[in-house]
Amino acid sequence: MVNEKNQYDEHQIQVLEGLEAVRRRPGMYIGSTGKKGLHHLVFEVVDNSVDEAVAGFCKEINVIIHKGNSVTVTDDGRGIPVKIHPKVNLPAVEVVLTLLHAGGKFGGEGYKVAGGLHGVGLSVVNALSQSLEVEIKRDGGMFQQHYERGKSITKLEKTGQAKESGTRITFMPDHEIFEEVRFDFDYLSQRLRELAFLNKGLNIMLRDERKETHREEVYHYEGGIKSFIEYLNRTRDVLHKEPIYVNRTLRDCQLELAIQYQAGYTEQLYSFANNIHTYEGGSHEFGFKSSLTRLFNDYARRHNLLKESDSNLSGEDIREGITAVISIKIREPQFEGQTKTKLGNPEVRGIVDSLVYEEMGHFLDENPGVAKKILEKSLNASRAREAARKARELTRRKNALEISNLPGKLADCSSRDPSISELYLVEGDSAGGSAKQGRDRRFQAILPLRGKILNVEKARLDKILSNNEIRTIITALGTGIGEDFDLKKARYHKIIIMTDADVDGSHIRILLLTFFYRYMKALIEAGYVYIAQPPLYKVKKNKEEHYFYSDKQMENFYAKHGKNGFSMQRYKGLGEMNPTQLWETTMDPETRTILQVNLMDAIKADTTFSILMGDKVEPRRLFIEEHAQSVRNLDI
Ligand code: 0RA
Repeated sequence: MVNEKNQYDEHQIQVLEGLEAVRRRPGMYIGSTGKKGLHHLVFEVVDNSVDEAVAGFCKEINVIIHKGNSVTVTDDGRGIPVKIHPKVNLPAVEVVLTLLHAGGKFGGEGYKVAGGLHGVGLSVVNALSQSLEVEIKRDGGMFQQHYERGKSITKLEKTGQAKESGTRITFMPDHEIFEEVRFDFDYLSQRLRELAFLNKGLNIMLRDERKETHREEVYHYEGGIKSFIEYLNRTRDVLHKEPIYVNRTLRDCQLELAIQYQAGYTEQLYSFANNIHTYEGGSHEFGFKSSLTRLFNDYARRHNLLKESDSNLSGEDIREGITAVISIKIREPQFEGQTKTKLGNPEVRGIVDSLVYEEMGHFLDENPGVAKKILEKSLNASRAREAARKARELTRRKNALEISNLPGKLADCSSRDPSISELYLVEGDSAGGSAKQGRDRRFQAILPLRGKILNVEKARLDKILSNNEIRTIITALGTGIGEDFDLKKARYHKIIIMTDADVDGSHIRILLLTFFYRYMKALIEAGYVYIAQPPLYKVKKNKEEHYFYSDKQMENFYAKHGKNGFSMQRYKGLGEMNPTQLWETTMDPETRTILQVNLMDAIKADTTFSILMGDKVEPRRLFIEEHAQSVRNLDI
């Protein structure tokens, strides 16, 4: 038998080795040491507080970004236990903060986020923080302990009495680990708002104290994911005022579902399991989709909306215009897939299927008017799908290498290796001409686009495919579209949108992005879509020439060199540059900057598009006013 002292020593050695491993290979635990990994630290702590809320013990979570970018997360949960843990002879809180994988609750009771995507545990946050302070109110007392780089610097101390309970954790991410320690309010706010939607009634406050005037937002939704749907559809015309809402538990699986159909044509389905956004879907989404398809087809047949000779409506037809959030909570979620955001648990499929069939069935029976509207829309979608299939034949290419099929306007590159080939989508024939002359034709292809392309938010696929500009783009890309889309067939791995730095240019850029987002999302996800950054100014003195891409850059230059003798030219359009200038400033891979378009958050991108392109005028006016200064770098 080992005595207590030895056990303690062994534990300490284990702990130090464990946390050292985290510091040596942080990416293994938090994905990256960039922006995402840094913010992950906050989410890790918050997830623990949310678990307390899910268990019914916490009503309020406060997140504060301090000057210097340390962060405090406070909650009014039960408080991390402080009693001595008999096995290791240390306060439980010290075990939670220092032992790898001891992040979960000891009991294994309840639904937890921990164990999911973020479930690396508080010890990882501790290991990657240059300092961490924990304060606990529990068992009538107030306790405090201090850590540096994962090691306890003080013993857990009782500092006073307390009637309430709760946990406060303040940490300073380690500069030795992270590329940059600076928190992004909007990045944090998106996830915190999402958590508030997913946990109805929970109060989450986010405050930024880094500037003189503090910024503060509170997220609290009594309607839960029903409010989420209203938020997502706030810019859209809806088919029925009240979202359909389901909240039921079957065999330890809690299902919350909110659905609202809107007049547009896109499907927005967001699924969550234990508060984690399951981007890759999984068994809960399968259950939902198959149940919905069966239910609406059964209903349509019962009410003679489909005749015996008609074939069934497809799932896509039935989900046209749907905005849906499905959130489930289960005891032991299994996350699979490339990004661990696909729910595995096979039993969930059947549970969700039968709950949806039953509950949605009641809804349709009680709301025949809504049911009819949705089905009419689905029937229209079905007809349009058939028309689109025919139109699509026109854009289908026999063989990606068959040049004769390529649109005449395309000045293709000589390379047939997609990984080095670039396609420039250029606004206007004149800039297109300069780009053709200025390019490196070995790997750069140019496709000039004339006028505005179709607003794809307002059109169905069949109409979209009848638009020449769009067909040309699809053919040039080689990927096909809709059901035929195949990323592997992309003829270029860089698709670079090059438009003027004015309002028309930004409009065309957003139309193109909308199109890619709606119909070729995988292209964006693969990181193939870019935005060219032409200069805004040229400053000249004799033979000396400088290009500037922002006002700030130019101001800095003048501040350093004075204004004497320099003449300044402001570029309004790409057409004002000759082919050489266009190459040097915007197209030469050695010197250019291009912005990669990423889908940081599908929700955010989708909302921006619909605000800009949708039917409602007021949100669009507000958005444009707000972003008037920054159209150039409009961040989708
Ligand atoms: C371990 C066990 C229990 C709660 C917690 C940890 C806990 C962790 C964090 C992190 C931030 N806030 C937190 N609140 C609680 C269960 C305690 C019990 O059974 O009373």
